[in-house]
Amino acid sequence: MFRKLILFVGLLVAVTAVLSACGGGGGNAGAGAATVSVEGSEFAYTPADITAKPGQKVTVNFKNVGTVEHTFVIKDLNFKLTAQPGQSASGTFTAPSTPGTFQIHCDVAGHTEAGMVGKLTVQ
Ligand SMILES: [Cu+2]
Repeated sequence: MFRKLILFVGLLVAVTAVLSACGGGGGNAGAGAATVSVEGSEFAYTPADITAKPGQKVTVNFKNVGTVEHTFVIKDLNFKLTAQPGQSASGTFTAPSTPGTFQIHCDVAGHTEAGMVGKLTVQ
């Protein structure tokens, strides 16, 4: 009984130590994760421009509010979400470690040409 209590307290101390170590942050690892919601329709993204910090993990909740299939593609990052009309798709990408801009587009035939493009800015 007493030994179990000691074990439990020891575990608590260990967990607390790990948590506070993570909380320190700083440097490049301090970006934290982000979530963005994007809607796709004919033929646009709302919002069309999203931003992320270098190395940041970004979860995209992509909702298709249109009447045909749409995708959310960041070709440079090998990232693609596909959503049917009225449906949503989610996924997480890691932003590049160096700043820059990356095209977002819908790769359904004709949609990019119709203006279904966006931009990811890493800064
Ligand atoms: Cu589309």
